[in-house]
Amino acid sequence: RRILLVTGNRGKLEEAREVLGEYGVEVEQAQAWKLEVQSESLEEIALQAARIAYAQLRRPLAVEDAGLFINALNGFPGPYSSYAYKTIGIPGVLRLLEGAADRRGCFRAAVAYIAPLVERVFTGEVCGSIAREPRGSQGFGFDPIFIPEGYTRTFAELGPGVKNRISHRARAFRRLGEWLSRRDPL
Ligand code: ITT
Ligand code: NA
Repeated sequence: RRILLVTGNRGKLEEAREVLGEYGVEVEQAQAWKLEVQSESLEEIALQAARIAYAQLRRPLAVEDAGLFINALNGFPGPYSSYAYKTIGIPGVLRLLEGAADRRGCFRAAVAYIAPLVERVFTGEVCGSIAREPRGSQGFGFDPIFIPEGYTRTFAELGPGVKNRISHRARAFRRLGEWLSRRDPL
């Protein structure tokens, strides 16, 4: 079995590949004209983007939208994480948290899957805290400042072995993998 993942993010692609591989699902990267609707809901953003991609590609596909929701910032950057990363970046986020007593936050992901006569959205979450300075060199995006609950090191220090067991993305794609294998057993 094979699905397309419409994304420009290599790190996301590799993590999705690793997780769906456990279910015998191959993931191919697809480029499609990608509209990002303005919404506070990751599910809504992923689903709308998947519908538009499906209209162009007409093959079973997934679109994932993810973000980092920080408590002290009322959930910012959340659905705007990609934009925040490119603009204020990690230093900007750390600056916003200067003096904050509560450094907790969660990564969330929504994976929208579309195939003939099917539309499904699967979600995943991992909570933890925001480090005081960036540490580690693995992963991507905000990984150098995210410390998952139960650990002292960041995702960028822990690496893909740990991240792919517990991350928001791993959880969402695992739900998709489970659903695909129930629906269409090998
Ligand atoms: P596509 O839309 O092309 O898939 P993107 O990078 O724009 O790629 P998102 O809109 O889902 O993807 O962006 C979410 C941003 O949140 C992403 O660019 C990272 O900065 C951050 N992010 C999401 N998941 C992350 C993770 O697992 N580790 C670190 N940062 C993450
Ligand atoms: Na997005």
